[in-house]
Amino acid sequence: GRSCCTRHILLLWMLVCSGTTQAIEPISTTIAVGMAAALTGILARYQNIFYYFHECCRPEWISFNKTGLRNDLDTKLFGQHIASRIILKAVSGFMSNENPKKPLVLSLHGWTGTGKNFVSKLIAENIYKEGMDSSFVHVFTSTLHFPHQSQKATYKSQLQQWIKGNVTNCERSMFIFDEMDKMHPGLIDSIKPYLDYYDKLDGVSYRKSIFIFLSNAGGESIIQTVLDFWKQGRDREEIELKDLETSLSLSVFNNNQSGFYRTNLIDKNLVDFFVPFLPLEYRHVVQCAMAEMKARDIKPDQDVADRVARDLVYFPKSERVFSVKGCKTIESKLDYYT
Ligand SMILES: *[C@@H]1O[C@H](CO)[C@@H](O)[C@H](O)[C@H]1NC(C)=O
Ligand SMILES: *[C@@H]1O[C@H](CO)[C@@H](O)[C@H](O)[C@H]1NC(C)=O
Ligand SMILES: CC(=O)N[C@H]1CO[C@H](CO)[C@@H](O)[C@@H]1O
Repeated sequence: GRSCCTRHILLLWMLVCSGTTQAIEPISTTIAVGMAAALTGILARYQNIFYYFHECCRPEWISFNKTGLRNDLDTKLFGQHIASRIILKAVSGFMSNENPKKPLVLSLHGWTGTGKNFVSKLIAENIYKEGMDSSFVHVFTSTLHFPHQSQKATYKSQLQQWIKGNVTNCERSMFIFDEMDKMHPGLIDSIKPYLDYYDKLDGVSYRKSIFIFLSNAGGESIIQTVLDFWKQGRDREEIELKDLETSLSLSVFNNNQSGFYRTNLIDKNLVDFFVPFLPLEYRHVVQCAMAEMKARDIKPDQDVADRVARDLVYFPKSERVFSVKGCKTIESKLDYYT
């Protein structure tokens, strides 16, 4: 029958996607052995085809392309010299380490539309063949997955189970937590053990996973720093991480509206990198528009890009330096102008 067939396929999947040996346990060993024997012949013949069509937790599907990531950061991300540098270094270092001591934990901060989601996507695309569609990439959005304050206890255990289950399936899993500033303070502490320097927890090792937190928290302090540079007539490329890092982690930690509020993740130094995303200026919006036209196979037109950029709102009111929505609305604006 249908369910029997489904079970065969499931077993086949488990055997072929080896490395997930624990997954076999629920099935009686005798059956598994018998079926394995019967399937060996088939497998030997079709293994490669199977890998090819079915995403597995294997190097055929998961391998880091450093050139690809560097290329993408250089040509598709604009105005983020600090973020670009940290991300490349952090991800390359982590992925080339066969035996990391803890999972990679990145916290991306900045105003809306500055590229935090976009960078997460670039990282996923250069590690997983299926990119964001990979079954090993998991996105949690606070307002969607954890909307009710009253259910915090349920969310806590659910989140732990999900992550444990997902990492059991594949140790090279990636977790993206969007809208961290809307997460109930305390919830994120439930996953703290997974981010720490443990060899294994209940037989599961989390050391090869990647956790990425996205939030607007700290955005104001970043903007203030960039604006100060601008007012002094200094090049924004002169801004260094150290100009931002301290005020950033402090303002995130002490903001009682933030999912990071007084979290152990920060005072225990479990976040490896705080990555600031700078507010975008007119010229960056133009670059975004040009890149978007290129991505759509339209001939990039400077004139159109200028019109799109002029149409956006800039702040602060008096100087009008930074785009309020960054590059966020470029896509829909382009539809209008082309
Ligand atoms: C890595 O990325 C580069 C640049 O995008 C691409 O040309 C190359 O084919 C990729 N390598 C692999 C193994 O996918
Ligand atoms: C958050 O902090 C602000 C200023 O420090 C304070 O006025 C407010 O009452 C606090 N809110 C909560 C929920 O603690
Ligand atoms: C096996 C397991 O627990 N998988 C979970 C992985 O995470 C997603 C949420 O992104 C859950 O829906 C799955 O149940």
